[in-house]
Amino acid sequence: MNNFISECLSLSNLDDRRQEIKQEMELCRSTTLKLFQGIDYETFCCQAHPDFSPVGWHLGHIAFIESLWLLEKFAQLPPLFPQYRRLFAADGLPKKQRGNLPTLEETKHYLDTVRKQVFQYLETADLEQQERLWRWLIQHESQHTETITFVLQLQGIKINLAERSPSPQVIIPNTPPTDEMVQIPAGKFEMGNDSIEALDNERLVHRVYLDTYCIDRYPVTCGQYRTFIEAGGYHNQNLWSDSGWEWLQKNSLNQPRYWTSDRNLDYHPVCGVSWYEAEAYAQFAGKRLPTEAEWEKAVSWDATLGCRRTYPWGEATPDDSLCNHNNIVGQTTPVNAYQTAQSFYGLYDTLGNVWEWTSSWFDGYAGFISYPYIGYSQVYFDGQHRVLRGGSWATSPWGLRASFRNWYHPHVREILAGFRCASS
Ligand code: AVJ
Ligand code: FE
Repeated sequence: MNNFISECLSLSNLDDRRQEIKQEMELCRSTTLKLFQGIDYETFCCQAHPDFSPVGWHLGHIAFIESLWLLEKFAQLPPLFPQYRRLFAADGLPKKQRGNLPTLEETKHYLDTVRKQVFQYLETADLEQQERLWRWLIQHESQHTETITFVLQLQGIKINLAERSPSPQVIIPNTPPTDEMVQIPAGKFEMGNDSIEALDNERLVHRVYLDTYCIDRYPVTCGQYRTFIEAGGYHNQNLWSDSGWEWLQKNSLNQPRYWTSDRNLDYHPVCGVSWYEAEAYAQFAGKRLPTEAEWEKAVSWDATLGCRRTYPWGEATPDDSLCNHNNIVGQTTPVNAYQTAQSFYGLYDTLGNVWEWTSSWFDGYAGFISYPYIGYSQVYFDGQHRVLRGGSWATSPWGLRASFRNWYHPHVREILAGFRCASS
């Protein structure tokens, strides 16, 4: 091909990518803003839980980060709304001092003003150099959008972005999910992700050998978890680790954060458990939590082709026929509802519905390089955070993939998390 033609092709390809990024940013933003429909100022500013900032803070922070990275650092424009810097920077004020916020209308004006300049900049920005950052920003917003959902959930506000509820695509099978396990044969697989949207903590792709192990076909259901509660699981010290028991005594709990005794939810995954509760249930069941490598192999590895899949079902982007995500349903669904989304090894319900705790501490893979700043992942490689996989019913499509890693302190139970078990 001559140079002139190849240059034209790569330019038009760049323009397509600009267009695609713009559309994704708009789509992501429309989901974010839908969550604020009908939210009053008190709810906007309320700190529902000491571990989480008010929803209004998250909204302003989204604008701040977009402005900081694209307008200040890349476009080298002077800061917009410098009076918001201290309030909306992640290292500005402690969480409990983030309640004195501009109104929703003022915050939207901040978002819109930043967005106008960002799209103007996008027209000529050096995407060849910057695409990774633009893709990171979409994921940054969508992760805060998910946190906004967590906080609204804590405030008792129902979210459901589907026209009808439950989503018409969800077919509820009559056969109950079981506690059956799938055996994964010993061998190597490829862990991680090196595509343009992969976050720093997903890189580098590396080969991992695992011995034969078994992993639950389904996440642990409310029905199964009830047997643990009824057997006195919350009162039996033998089932708990020392730190788990200590945590339990301090908080005197006897059921998950989002527990209801409604038997109609028996096939739904248990939701709102801390890592300690997951660990105690696994002990009760004579099992253990999977490592994140075990989770990822069972979800992403295609042993016939010897290759990684981006999603358990292959490469098709997530939609509401494949998994419960993006606030479409606005609550959990039965763990066997999405029959066509099984992984190569036959695991169900791995993406969406509830996050799944793993036994692994959050850490960098070999060759880890921070991006875009060490505060994104690296400061959490502190032996205090456990890895969660798979995403929840509130995770956007940009955070749903087999290699995606989330992390929280083991005591956190406000995040729509459940788990599945493994054994050796
Ligand atoms: C990966 C969800 C734990 O919310 O603290 C957002 C994501 N990092 N802004 C968080 C994040 C910086 C992070 N989690
Ligand atoms: Fe952030």
